[in-house]
Amino acid sequence: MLLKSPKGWELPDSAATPENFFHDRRRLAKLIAAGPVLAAMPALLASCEEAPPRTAQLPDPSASLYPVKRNPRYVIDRKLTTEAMATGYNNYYEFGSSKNISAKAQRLSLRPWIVKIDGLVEKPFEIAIDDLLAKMPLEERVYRHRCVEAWSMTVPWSGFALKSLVDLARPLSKARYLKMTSFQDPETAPGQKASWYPWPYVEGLTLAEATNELAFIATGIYGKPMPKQNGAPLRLAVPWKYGFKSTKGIVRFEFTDKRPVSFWEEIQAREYGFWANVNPAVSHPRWSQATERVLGGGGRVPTQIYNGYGEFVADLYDGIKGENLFM
Ligand SMILES: Nc1nc2c(c(=O)[nH]1)N[C@H]1C(S)=C(S)[C@@H](COP(=O)(O)O)O[C@H]1N2
Ligand SMILES: [Mo]
Repeated sequence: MLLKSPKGWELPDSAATPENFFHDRRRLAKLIAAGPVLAAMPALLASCEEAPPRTAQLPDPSASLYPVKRNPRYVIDRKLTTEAMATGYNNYYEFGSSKNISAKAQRLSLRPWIVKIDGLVEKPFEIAIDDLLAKMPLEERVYRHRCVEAWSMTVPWSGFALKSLVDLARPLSKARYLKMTSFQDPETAPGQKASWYPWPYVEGLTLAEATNELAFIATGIYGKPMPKQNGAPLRLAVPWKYGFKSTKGIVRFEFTDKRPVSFWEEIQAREYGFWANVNPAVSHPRWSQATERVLGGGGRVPTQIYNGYGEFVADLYDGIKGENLFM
């Protein structure tokens, strides 16, 4: 299977970063030679090679929840991406900067997984993932997924409307944004040893976006629990935005009145902004967004404004001035 993309598409995200993990490991080698941090090294090196710890291999207790009923409202005129492709070609920098991180991601342990809901809410609380899943109305939605790197897939997500979680959280009227934070555990996720990245991965939406009917928290894919490499146990799916907004491995939902600075925005705001709505007419500073490569041999097709979801979301942006809504 041809997973290697042409040079121009070769991970623009990583091109925005000063180094890569290869360099990181070379630097480690130097550090080891230097001696002073020897104590930290065995675990660090082991994290790159070893089999997942036993806790990471337990069967997923949410397996019996799936498959869930497909919501027919979200129709797609494209073929589904194969499961093998969608679960084998991933962006998840916590586990490395290549697309081939699925084996490394198996180290992640999904239980216990405690989700914190706090900030500007009536009463902050924590909830265990299985209790949260029991409270949320699960359904399946087929969405397009468009990475800022100009590849795309079509995926059947299972999960729940983000609005259901917002309702559960009962935000105060002064809450304007929802900030989502991913797990942080460098022992499990070797990418997080790369200190030039602003870990943990953070993303944000306005509350209007978060309560738009399309905003979805995916907990499964292809009628099964979410694989670790795709962002288990909770990952966002906001299909009208570039894929980097759809953060994985979420542990915290924080309601705030300040616009969150997201992970990629912090690294390179000129290239990865807060809004990041898909628009074929607005190029990335280093490549065109006019077309996209459909993964799995679908060729190149024209990209659509809001990734084809304008009827649901375009009015969210009426009256917003002086902002780059498409970067
Ligand atoms: N925590 C976290 N979430 C993340 C990323 C990441 O590196 N870390 N990558 C993003 C990017 S760039 C994309 S395109 C999608 C990829 O999702 P997929 O691997 O399920 O296709 O996840 C997004 N969510
Ligand atoms: Mo992406």
